[in-house]
Amino acid sequence: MRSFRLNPPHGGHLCQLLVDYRRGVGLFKAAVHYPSITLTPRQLCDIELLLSGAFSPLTGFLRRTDYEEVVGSMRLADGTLWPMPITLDITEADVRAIEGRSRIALRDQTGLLLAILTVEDLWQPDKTHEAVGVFGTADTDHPAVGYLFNQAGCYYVGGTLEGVQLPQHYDFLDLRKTPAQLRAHFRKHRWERVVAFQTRNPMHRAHKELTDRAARNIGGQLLIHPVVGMTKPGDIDHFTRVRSYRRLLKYYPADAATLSLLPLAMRMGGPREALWHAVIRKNYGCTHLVVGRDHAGPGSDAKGHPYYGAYDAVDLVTKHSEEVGIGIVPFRLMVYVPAEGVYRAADEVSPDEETLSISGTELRRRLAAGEDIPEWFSYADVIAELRNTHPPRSGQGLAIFLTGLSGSGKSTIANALQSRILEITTRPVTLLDGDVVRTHLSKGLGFTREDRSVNVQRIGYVASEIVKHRGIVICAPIAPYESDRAVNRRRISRGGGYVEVFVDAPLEVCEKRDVKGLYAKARAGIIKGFTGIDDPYEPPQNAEVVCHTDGETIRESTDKVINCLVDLGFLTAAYKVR
Ligand code: PPS
Repeated sequence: MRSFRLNPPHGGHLCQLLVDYRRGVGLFKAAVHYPSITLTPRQLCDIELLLSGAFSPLTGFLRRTDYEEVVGSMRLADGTLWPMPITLDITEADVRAIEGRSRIALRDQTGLLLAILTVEDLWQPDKTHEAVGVFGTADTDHPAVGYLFNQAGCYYVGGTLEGVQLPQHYDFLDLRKTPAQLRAHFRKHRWERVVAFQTRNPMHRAHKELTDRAARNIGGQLLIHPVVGMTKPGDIDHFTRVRSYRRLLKYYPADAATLSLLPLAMRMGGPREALWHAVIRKNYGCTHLVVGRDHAGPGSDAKGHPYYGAYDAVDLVTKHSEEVGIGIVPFRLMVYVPAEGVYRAADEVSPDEETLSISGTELRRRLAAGEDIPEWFSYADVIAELRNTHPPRSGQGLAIFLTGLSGSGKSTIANALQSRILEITTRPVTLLDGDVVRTHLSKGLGFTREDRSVNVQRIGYVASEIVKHRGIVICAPIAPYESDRAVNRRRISRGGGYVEVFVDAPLEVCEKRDVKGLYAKARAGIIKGFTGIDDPYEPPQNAEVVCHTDGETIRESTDKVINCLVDLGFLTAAYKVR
């Protein structure tokens, strides 16, 4: 393994782009006359790392020549290695607003001035060329490619930045060290050789063992440097992770490890991203980085083919490690050997020895089921942190979303379900019935396609908040469109459970019931755009439960839902109806 001391940083020096106080006041006053751009969450992460010097030698968002070189050859126009295009994407409306202006104020969502950009280039990128060049694919299932095509604006504006202030944070302030602060920390503690550990996941005993070894191997200390900017959708939130890293830190010997947070927006760009991580860690003053199998990989495409080879990242960083000035420590898969009660590297264990490990998927399953997680796998206080925000299914929030034609029996089942859940659990239950919602939350909305979408998605939004707060909500609108139901399913599932119930009664049956006399009016043309008559209803294709109210009793329909909740773990097995 090659070793590196704290050489001059990558690019010669740290490009700290924050101006001094006097200049900052001047810029603040001048900015009133400049057009403003409000930065997106990803751009906020990028600008923070630009201003703090973590992206040295960059002095701003890439100009066109630099961008083209980076996409094509991983280098800036002057030949410096830089693997990831850091661009400021803007919309056509932004382009009109900044037309002919040489300076732009960059602000956060609250209007806070962060920096002034001196415009040097404005162009329309070839996104396919960028996607293929940087990520090796134009497949929008790749998170960064999806972002590029579906979220990023169609123009890039490049130029130098003068930073007024870093983006505001209010959490874990003691752990958000800039490159200059971390370097000072290393100098103060005489840490000459520091290996960084990059992670977007909770860390357990295997990670502890692996990072201990990494630090021992280089004869130095460890920087736990988790990403807290943007990671892969579905990852555990950074609040939970950071609390759990703090717990873990206590298990390292004194003065052997430190924790600092990296506000990076990951692209999940595999090999290029790994190299980018190495450059960034070099800027933070590290001499080594742990790089592993499939580092920063986005997983596989829709056909199950991985986007990158398992060792592409290791190979690329190894190839350039000398040029970057950072050593690489291979990530070794650690397994528990129960006979000895210790962790060993998987490649050191003979095939006939019994080994244990728990995958991330299995860990999530055990958390959701409230099952035991053994001490050999993780520390009890680390697991307790995860359990605090990841309760078992029976303690999670839940939305039961009934959909069906008018008169299909949604409200009746919804009411019956509410009573049954209140009978068997002590949890509060909110009912958002279609008709009732239209008297307050959606008052004033009609029945056009747009109004129905707004109505159904409003219900979904409120339900998602209830679920996030671990409540139970039963929704019962017609919700005729699959696209709205899909939006709700995604939104609600982020914070807990979503169970869709298709209340399926044939139109003739609903029409015959005609409790409110609305079908008769619709047939007579008095009501226009009535669902099922002259407005569509798209039957759900993936509902968790289907109730046929023309052939089963209300009790049978609610039993079906209750049993589904038991099967999915939202209610304990004792409530199963046989
Ligand atoms: S939607 O499509 O989900 O926004 O509809 P929803 O909010 O559930 O409202 C449906 C209730 O409004 C009454 N109503 C109509 N329904 C469908 N189409 C038209 N044009 C219409 N006009 C009024 C009807 O009573 C529905 O109540 P339910 O309980 O479904 O019978």
